[in-house]
Amino acid sequence: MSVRGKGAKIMALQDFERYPLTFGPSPVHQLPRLSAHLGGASIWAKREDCNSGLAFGGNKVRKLEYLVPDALAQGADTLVSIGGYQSNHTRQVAAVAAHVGLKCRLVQEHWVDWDDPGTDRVGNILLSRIMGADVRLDPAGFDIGIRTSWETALREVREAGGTPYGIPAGASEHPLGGLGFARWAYEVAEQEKELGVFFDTIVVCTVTGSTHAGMIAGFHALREAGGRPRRVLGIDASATLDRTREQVVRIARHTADLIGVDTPIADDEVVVLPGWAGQEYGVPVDSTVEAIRLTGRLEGVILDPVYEGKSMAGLIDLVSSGEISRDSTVLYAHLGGQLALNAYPAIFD
Ligand code: 1AC
Repeated sequence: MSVRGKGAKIMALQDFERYPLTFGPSPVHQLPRLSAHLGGASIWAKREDCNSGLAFGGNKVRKLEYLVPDALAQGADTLVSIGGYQSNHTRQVAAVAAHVGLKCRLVQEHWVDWDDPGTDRVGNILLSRIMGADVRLDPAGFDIGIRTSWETALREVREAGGTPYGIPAGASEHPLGGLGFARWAYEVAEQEKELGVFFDTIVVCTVTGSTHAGMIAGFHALREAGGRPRRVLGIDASATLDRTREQVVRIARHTADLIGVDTPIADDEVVVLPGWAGQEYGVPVDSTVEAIRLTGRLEGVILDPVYEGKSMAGLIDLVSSGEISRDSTVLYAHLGGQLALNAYPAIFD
């Protein structure tokens, strides 16, 4: 893709160094029984939950493909990141650190008021410990922005003689955090050619924003290059809608600028839909649990109570209400949150 650059330099996505951490393009497949159950649309899934051999993969591995070269170029010896106790992101940072031979320091905040036993011991956090990360619990609550606990961790690594490389929550506030999913958009376009299909609607869960924002930037670039228009529907799972939307807009515009698109991202390209997050991040509501059960029962596909259960609940309602039309071809982005299920056994008792 040919694009205008920053300043005098012509930049395109392929000009950014990428450290491959995935198996290759993530699988895309139909969800025929779910589609039939809803009476259309034609629903497909793109599976970031099986995109890599690193600790079960997930959406953050794609983002880290662009951060690792930067970390190595800076001579970092420790990746420092942050999330909730059951953060998928921190588990993927721990896996990538182990894979490339770096240390890993993780701040795990008490983002979710959920009292199933083991929430600070099972699932994602267990794997991070197994992979050798220095995991520190912190009582602070949910917040998608830059955290003082994380800044403290960076300082402590420095004071101990290390060279930290900071990765904010979800890699979202990192300057390169949107590139992985800009590339995802290009990958979708290639897979569409192979499959002879066009996804007019993409459905994706959004919280810290860079997965969704990267897609918006990537699809915008494709459209500039002559591609067909499509909708990217972000389903809010943060329950702090305005902050998430602001973050998505900002990261989408920044990423678009990085990959050198010519035209601005319009306000209406950023769609963050409320309605399925419930009152609090990380706490499932009835529609979340129903979506997890339905997708499991009809497709054998496992979703989680924090992200995919909520975005699938959105997809189901939007198709059922006709807001996504029955003749649409929908691509559901499965971001790979299932390991958190281990911390929520009570919802399926
Ligand atoms: C919130 C970034 C987020 C995680 O897994 O920690 N998705």
